[in-house]
Amino acid sequence: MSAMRRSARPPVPPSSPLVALLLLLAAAACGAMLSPARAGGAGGGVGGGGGGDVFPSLFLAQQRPPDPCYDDSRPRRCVPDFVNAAFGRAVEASSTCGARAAQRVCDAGGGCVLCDEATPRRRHPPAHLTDLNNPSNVTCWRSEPLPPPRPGAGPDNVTLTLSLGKKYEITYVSIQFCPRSPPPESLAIYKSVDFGETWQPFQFYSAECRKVYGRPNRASITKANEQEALCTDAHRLNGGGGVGGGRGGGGARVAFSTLEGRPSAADLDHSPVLQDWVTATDIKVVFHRLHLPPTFEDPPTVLGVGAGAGPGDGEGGTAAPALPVAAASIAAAAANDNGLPPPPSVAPPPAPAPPPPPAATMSASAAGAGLPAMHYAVSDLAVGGRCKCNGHAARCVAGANGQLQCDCRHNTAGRDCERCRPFHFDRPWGRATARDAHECKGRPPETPLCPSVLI
Ligand SMILES: [Ca+2]
Repeated sequence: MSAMRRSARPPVPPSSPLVALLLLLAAAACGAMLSPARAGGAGGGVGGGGGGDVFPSLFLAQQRPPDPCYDDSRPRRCVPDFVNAAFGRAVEASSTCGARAAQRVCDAGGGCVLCDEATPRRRHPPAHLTDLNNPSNVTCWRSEPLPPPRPGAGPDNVTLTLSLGKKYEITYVSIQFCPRSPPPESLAIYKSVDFGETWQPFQFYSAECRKVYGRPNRASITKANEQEALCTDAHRLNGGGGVGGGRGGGGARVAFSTLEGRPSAADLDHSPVLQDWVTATDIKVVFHRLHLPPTFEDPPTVLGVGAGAGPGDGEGGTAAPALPVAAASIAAAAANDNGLPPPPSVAPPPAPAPPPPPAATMSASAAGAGLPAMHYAVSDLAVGGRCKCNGHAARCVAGANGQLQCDCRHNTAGRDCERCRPFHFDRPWGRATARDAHECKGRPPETPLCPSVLI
């Protein structure tokens, strides 16, 4: 009897299911105030975790693979895998062949293709830009037919816009053209770090950098201008300047390497300028002109259009000043940096596809001057990089609202692990480096219900 009385009071046999349940509930209540990082939970990011991560951590800790963000219990820098951030993502194209009605377009070799959204094998939608890039089954996005090059013609301004859904640190942007489709005469790559609200130039390619973009060809990069978009004509030369112009296995490829030639590239850890430079949430590619007009030696007023001009605009000279194509948008971006209201021309021209001139829409022979109905054709748009987590997460996961976010460690929080968790402000937040993981430190308030206290 006395033994039974004693058994009704503490200490309670650890094997009692009721007590074990009570302890677990207490652990959950206490654990909600502990660091998920320390508990091994997966909810370190904004909106993540809570007490729900404690149960797996209690029972599955020994079954978890090693956490790349910790060396035993010591924090260390960790980064998500390198990926093609564009793969499978939707691309918005300002012009797509056959989207509204059957259209015929031709390549430089004279071969022609009939596009028709209503016929599966004749579709050439933007989804073909980011599908599996299989050399034995090349799929292409194709623009609508372009007006034939001629003196006084404005830029073509066909735009591809890709949202990555989150900040990434971009290593390269690659554009592979379809077989027999040469790279355009002029194209620009822009990036946004605020989900498309504003844009800044990333790289220009042109056979006439000065005339089209107002920039010198192949300018040198120093520490003073590391965060500046450059212009090069290398895309017109086979295999030059990091631009693949070869045709082996497919069309030509333009590949922009974000850090190539930039002096601080080898020390990215300690270069906030370059860390910002490689960061993007969205990428925009603007094909400004497929061909040089036959008499391009004419004054560049033919390209003197505002950045808001769409395809077919710029017919002859307009009242706009004779700025190069991108100069207006660059100037506008600079004005925005100064705190002025962003003018509409901050963004590269979105260029919604207006009805093209009748002469250019119907057939190869109808394009005028005996020229085929040329167009832009791209088989693959790839963006190589890592989900940006500032060295505090080894992966990105879908969080609340399905948004991609870092799975933060080191007591950090935020979609990019860009701040310390509450109660962990004993040292300032910092980006993790190879030498210092910059773990946020602190201690949440103790709770009297912790199992360690009860036991
Ligand atoms: Ca493809």
